[in-house]
Amino acid sequence: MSICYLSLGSNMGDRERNIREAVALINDHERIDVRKVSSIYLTAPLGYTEQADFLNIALQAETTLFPQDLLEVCMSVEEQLQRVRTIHWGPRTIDIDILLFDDIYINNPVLSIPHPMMMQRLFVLFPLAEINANLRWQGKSVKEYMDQIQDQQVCVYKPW
Ligand code: GSY
Repeated sequence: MSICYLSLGSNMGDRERNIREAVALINDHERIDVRKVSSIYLTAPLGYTEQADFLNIALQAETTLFPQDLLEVCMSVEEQLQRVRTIHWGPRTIDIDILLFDDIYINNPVLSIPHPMMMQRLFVLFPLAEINANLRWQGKSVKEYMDQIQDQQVCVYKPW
């Protein structure tokens, strides 16, 4: 059994519903058990900033899948929610990123774990710290990564 952490975000359509449906679909998988889900956070877009605000969450799950198979499940859930993405880095109905998978390190053209951008994104770190304040990877704690970010804000939109 492995422990993984995922980040989910939506900034198109009914954002809260997209996120709740995605969590339900992930948990429906017979080899994934969602254990903890953060509050839902309202976050300003990073990257391409001329787009609507996002709702973001993080979740912790137990799984007997391999990381590559988990990625396929995430992509299938994105498809089931009819993810629309017209602009690279632009608006999307749902985005699901694998952040961490046990202490595994993977870096190939389709999958990088730990997620290479996660330490620069408060919309990832803040929800992650809510569900596991003791989390560490690559020699630092989630709080140390958060302390390095001064120019981003997140606020609680709704408890899970
Ligand atoms: O990779 C996640 C998609 N994304 C987001 C997001 O989920 N939240 C915020 N606030 N900004 C983002 N920019 C991108 S790309």
